Amino acid sequence: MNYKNLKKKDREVYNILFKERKRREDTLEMIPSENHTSPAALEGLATIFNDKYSEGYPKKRYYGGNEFIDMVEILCQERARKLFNVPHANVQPYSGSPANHAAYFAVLKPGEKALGMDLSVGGHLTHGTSVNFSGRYYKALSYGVDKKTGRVDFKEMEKIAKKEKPKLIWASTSAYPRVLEWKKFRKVADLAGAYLVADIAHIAGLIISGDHPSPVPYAHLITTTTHKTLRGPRGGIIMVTKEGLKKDKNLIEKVDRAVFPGTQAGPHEHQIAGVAVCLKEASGKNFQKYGHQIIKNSKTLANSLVKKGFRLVTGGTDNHLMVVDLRDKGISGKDAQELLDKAGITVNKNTVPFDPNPPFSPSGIRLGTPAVTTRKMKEKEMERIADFITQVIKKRDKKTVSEIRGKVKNLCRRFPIP
Ligand code: DSN
Repeated sequence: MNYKNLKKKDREVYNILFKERKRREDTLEMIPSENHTSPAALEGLATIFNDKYSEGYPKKRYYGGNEFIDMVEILCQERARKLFNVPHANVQPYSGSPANHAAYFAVLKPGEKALGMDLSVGGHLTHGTSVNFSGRYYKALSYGVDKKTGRVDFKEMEKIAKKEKPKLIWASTSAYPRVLEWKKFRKVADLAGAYLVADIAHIAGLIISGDHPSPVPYAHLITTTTHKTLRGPRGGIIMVTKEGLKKDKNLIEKVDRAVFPGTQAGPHEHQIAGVAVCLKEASGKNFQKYGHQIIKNSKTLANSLVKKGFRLVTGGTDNHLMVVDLRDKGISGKDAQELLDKAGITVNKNTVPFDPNPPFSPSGIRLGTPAVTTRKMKEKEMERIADFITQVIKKRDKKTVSEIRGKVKNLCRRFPIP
């Protein structure tokens, strides 16, 4: 996109946009929930579909003039169903949090119990945090990870599930570096008679590429975002599986009514068009290679960091991300994030399990490889990045940070954003 109209009509926004573009070109994006969306998907997003109101669903809208909007939404639904192998996909959620909101709304009444992973050990805000709607309007229960291994504590989960009988259980994380064992989650859900909801926001792309097992045989509902490993425009999807229909034959209707009119009004059809493009891209052979490379890169980065003396939560990674525990390095996650930012490496501060420090200044950082893999970086580059991170965190002086900044820029120029 050349933005010639924007340049002419609004120089201020145009200038900020180009600053952001330059920042991205010259820095390594290592936040695991971010990626570089393809130009085709961005073109799908920046369309006149933006202008249309289409409350309702295809063929059942509250506004006229929706014949082409219907076509694009139906196409997106079909692609989502086929790609994830589910009987129903609602593509209207604005993002992951609204998709999760709809999951609650579909199967719980206010005040009923839901069990999710604690935010501080790798869960998500919408899985029952007290400051979020999920903790305020539902009775939120939480499970954690094992103190020794850092892995999901299924025994604790089972105990809570048996005692409290939550009606919904989340199998989902946003800072967990290991494979999610869907079968074990389902076993616990069955003990409580609960709906099992898999939030695959982080790993959706890896599921499609075959690099993470699919929750389809076990979960009743699946929610996801579309912009992390899936690499599309920002958006959300909520899906009903065959297992879901076996448990509750009205689940499709409940989900659709939960999205509209339950928790949202007019869908963002331009976003749906962009997501349709990304789903097409994700169904191609190249996307499988992309997923495989994300994992190779992640494991190489994790191993290199471990070799350089960093402690990783759970000792390593199976997926696209890792959490570095900095407690033995005498630096907070916040300071490490700021230093790395200066060196051109974008990460986010993150709590580690059983963190003695508060979330705004936690003891760890979270790193991931989806965006650098989109730039076609491979194992060799991951070893270099591990070296950059090590030097910045160990030396922490201005000279080192500026030297690494230069090296990061050179590396980025060799691997332009597609
Ligand atoms: N904010 C996302 C993440 O960074 O994981 C989750 O919503």
